Formats: sequence, C-alpha cells, structure tokens
Amino acid sequence: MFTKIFLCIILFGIMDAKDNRKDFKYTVNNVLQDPRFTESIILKIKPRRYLIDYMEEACRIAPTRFTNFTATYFPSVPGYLINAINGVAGNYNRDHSFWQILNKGVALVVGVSQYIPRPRDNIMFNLTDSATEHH
Ligand code: B12
Repeated sequence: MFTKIFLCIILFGIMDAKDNRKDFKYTVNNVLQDPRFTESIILKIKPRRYLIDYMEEACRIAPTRFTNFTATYFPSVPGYLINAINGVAGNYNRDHSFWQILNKGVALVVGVSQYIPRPRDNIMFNLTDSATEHH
C-alpha cells in the first residue's frame, strides 16, 4: 500500500517536471504610470504559435489580470507593434515610452508576430521610457 502511494507521488513528480519543460512565463510590467501593475502567468507551449497568440490566450484565461491589448499592423516590418497593454499605452513621440519586449532580461530582436516562445522563456513586456534600451 505505502509502496503504491510512494510510487504515485514519484510518478506525479516526474509528470510535473516534464510539464514544466513545456511552459514559459509571460509577464506584463508597468511601473511607469498609473494604473501601475505587474501580472504574470505560466503558459503551455503549443506548436507554431507566435507570441501574439499567447497574449490573446492570457486575456482569454485570465481576463481580470490581462484585460486587453492594442496593436498596430506595419506592413513595412511586417507585423504588429504593441501599443497598449491593460489600457496603458506607450507614447514614443511624447516621452520615448514604449512597451519593450524582453526574454530573460534581453530585448527581443523581433516583434510579437515573429517571435515563437520556447520552453522556459521568461517573456516580459516592460513599459520603458529609456530610448537607449532599444536596438
Ligand atoms: C524607431 C524604431 C522603433 C521605435 C518606433 C517608434 C517611433 N515613433 O519611432 C520603438 C522604440 C517604439 C520601437 C520598438 C520596437 N522595435 Co523597433 N525599430 C525602429 C527602427 C530603428 C526604425 C523604424 C523607422 O522609423 N522606420 C522608418 C519609417 C518611415 O517607416 P515605418 O514603417 O513607418 O516605421 C514604423 C515601424 O517600423 C514601427 N516599428 C518600429 N519598431 C517596430 C517593431 C515591430 C515588431 C513592428 C511591427 C513595428 C515597428 O515604428 C516605425 C515608426 O512609426 C527599426 C529599424 C529600421 N532601421 O527599420 C526598428 C525595428 C523595426 N524594430 C524592431 C523591434 C524588434 C522592435 C521591438 C520589438 C524591440 C523590443 N524588444 O521591444 C519594439 C516593439 C515592441 C512592441 N511594443 O511591439 C525590429 C523589427 C524586427 C522584426 N522583424 O520584427 C527592427 C527592424 C530593428 C531590428 N531588430 O532589426 N522601434
């Protein structure tokens, strides 16, 4: 009996660890302007999904914390630029603020329509006003 329970615990432990290898963390962080917020969610990696798809998923499964986002399509890039998250917009022309996208603290070199999240990524959208942090 005890051996069975013990084996079950080990098995679930292994299954859990395996699952974590297919997750990534998605965070939206605004410490610049009111309403300030930091929200994180762990999302499961799905095949051939771009970052913008996971942003939609976060809004669907946790709508009180990830209420909305807005984006502008640029054929020149091509892809979507994220303008606002949870109602808070960057304004580059006014104060150099924009929603910068980081993975493990490093700025992505492509946008949400081109980046495919990988297991254990730590993606953060950080509202920044430091022009020097870009490119
Ligand atoms: C200036 C600039 C910005 C400014 C734009 C604001 C402004 N008012 O100028 C700011 C700082 C906001 C910016 C942000 C980002 N940028 Co930028 N940006 C540029 C840059 C240097 C010049 C664009 C330009 O003025 N073109 C001339 C005008 C006349 O043409 P345009 O079509 O109207 O340009 C607009 C678009 O390029 C758009 N834009 C700017 N960056 C991005 C990024 C993406 C993904 C999209 C869809 C649109 C877009 O803003 C421009 C001005 O309105 C280009 C590099 C280049 N030399 O093209 C990179 C470039 C377009 N950016 C890039 C990237 C990766 C980003 C970020 C994702 C970086 C990050 N890790 O956060 C973010 C966007 C995040 C988000 N919220 O979605 C990449 C896109 C690569 C790709 N294939 O996806 C480029 C090509 C640089 C590179 N790495 O080679 N960017």
